[in-house]
Amino acid sequence: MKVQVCIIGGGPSGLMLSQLLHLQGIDTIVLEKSSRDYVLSRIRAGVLEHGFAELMREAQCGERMDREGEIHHGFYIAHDGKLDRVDLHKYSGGSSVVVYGQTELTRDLYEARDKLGGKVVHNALDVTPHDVASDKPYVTYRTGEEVIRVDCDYIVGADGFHGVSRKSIPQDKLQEFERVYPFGWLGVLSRTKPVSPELIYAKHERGFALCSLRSQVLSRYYVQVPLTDKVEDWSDDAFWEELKRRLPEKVAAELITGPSIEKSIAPLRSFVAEPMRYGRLFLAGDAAHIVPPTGARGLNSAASDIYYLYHGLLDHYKKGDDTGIDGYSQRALARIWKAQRFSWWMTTLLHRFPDRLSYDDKLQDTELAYLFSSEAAQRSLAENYVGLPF
Ligand code: FAS
Ligand code: PHB
Repeated sequence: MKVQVCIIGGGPSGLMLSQLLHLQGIDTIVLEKSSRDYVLSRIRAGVLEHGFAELMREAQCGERMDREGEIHHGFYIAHDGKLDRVDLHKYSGGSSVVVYGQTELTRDLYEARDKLGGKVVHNALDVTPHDVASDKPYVTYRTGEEVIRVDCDYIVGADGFHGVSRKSIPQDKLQEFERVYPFGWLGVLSRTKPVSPELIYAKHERGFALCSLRSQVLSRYYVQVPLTDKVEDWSDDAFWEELKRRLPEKVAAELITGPSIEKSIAPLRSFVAEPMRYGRLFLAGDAAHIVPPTGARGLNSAASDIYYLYHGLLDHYKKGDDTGIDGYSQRALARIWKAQRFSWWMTTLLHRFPDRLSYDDKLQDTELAYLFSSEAAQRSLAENYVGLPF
C-alpha cells in the first residue's frame, strides 16, 4: 500500500490531521492500535481553545460542537472561602473557550472520517516506522497474523505519550525535558447538574479541586490526591465529601452529588521532546509534549501542532514549498513552551505541594492577590487560557 502521509495514532491529533489533509486531496491512513470503542471510552479534555474550535469547523466537524458545546466567557478561582471571577471575554479582547468534551469531538472526527471514506485502521498492532531518515520511509503493522507494509512520503507520530513514534528517534537525536508533579488528579464524571455555570478552580489547604462540566446534565469534578492513592481507595461518598471540603461553603451547599459513571486518577507531568521532527517523521500532540491539565492546555497544544503540520504539508504538496515542514519543529515548540509555562504557573499557583515551605504558601496568596488587583495580570492569564495565536 502507498499513501502520501501515514499517521500513527487515532486520537484527536491524528484524526484531525487526516481529515484536514483528506479535504485537500492528500492521501492519508491512520493506524490506531486500539478499537474505536476503547478510544471513545477515554474521558479527557473538556475545554477547547478558540483555535481548536476553528480547526474543527475547518475540518467540517464543528457542527455538533457548535450546537451542543457551551461558550464560556470566564471561570472562577475559589480561595480563602471566596470566589473570584476571571473575565476571559473582557481581558482577552473578546475571545472565549468552548466547553465540549474530547470524547465527543473524537467521535465527531471519526464520523467525519467515515463520511469521507477516510482510511482508519483499528486494532493495528506492532505499528513500526522504518527508514524514517531516508526519503522512502514506510510503516509496518499487524492485523491478526498478517503483516502489512505502508509506503509513504511522510510519517506523523500522533500516538500519544506512550506511543512508538518518539521512541523511534535515536536517543542521541532527541532531548527530553520533564517535570513530574508529586500528586495526581482523581476525576469523577456524574450525570448531575453542574454546581456552577462556569468552571471553578479551587485552591485549598487540603489540596486543589476543579468543578467542570460536559453539559447541563453531565458534570466533571477533580480533586488533587497523593501519588500513592489508588482509585479503588475512593468511594463516591468519600469523593463528594472531600470535594465539598475544598469548595467555599455556599458552593458546597449547592453541590448535587450522584453515582460516578467514570472515576480515574491521572498523574501530572510536564514534558517536551525536541526536536519534533527526525527525517521524514514528525511528532504531534501528546507524542511530543504533555502538560498538567490545570491550564486546559493538553489537547489545545495539539491543535497548533496540527495547524502548522497541515499547512506545511499542504505547501509541500500543492506548491513544492518546504518552508513549512522544515520550520515545523521550531514553530510548534515556540508555542508549546508557552503552553508549558502557563500550565506550570497555574499548577504551582493552585496545588498544595507536599514539600512546600511556608514561604511558598505566602507566594501563592500573594500571586492571587496580585492577579485580582491587576488588569495586566488578568489579561496575561486570559490570553493564555483562551489560547495564544497560532
Ligand atoms: P492521544 O493520546 O489522545 O491519542 C494517541 C492515540 O494513539 C491513542 O488513541 C492511542 O491508542 C494510539 N496509540 C498509542 N500507541 C500506538 C501505537 N504504537 N500504534 C498505534 N496507535 C497507538 N487535556 C486537557 O486539555 N484537559 C484535560 O482535562 C485532560 N485530561 C487528561 C486526562 C488523562 C488521563 C490523559 C492521559 C490526558 C488528559 N489530557 C487533558 C490531555 C489529552 O487531552 C491529550 O492532550 C490529548 O489526548 C492529545 O491527543 P493526541 O495527541 O491525539 O494523543
Ligand atoms: C475538564 O473538564 O476535564 C477540564 C477542564 C479544565 C481543565 C482540566 C480539565 O483545566
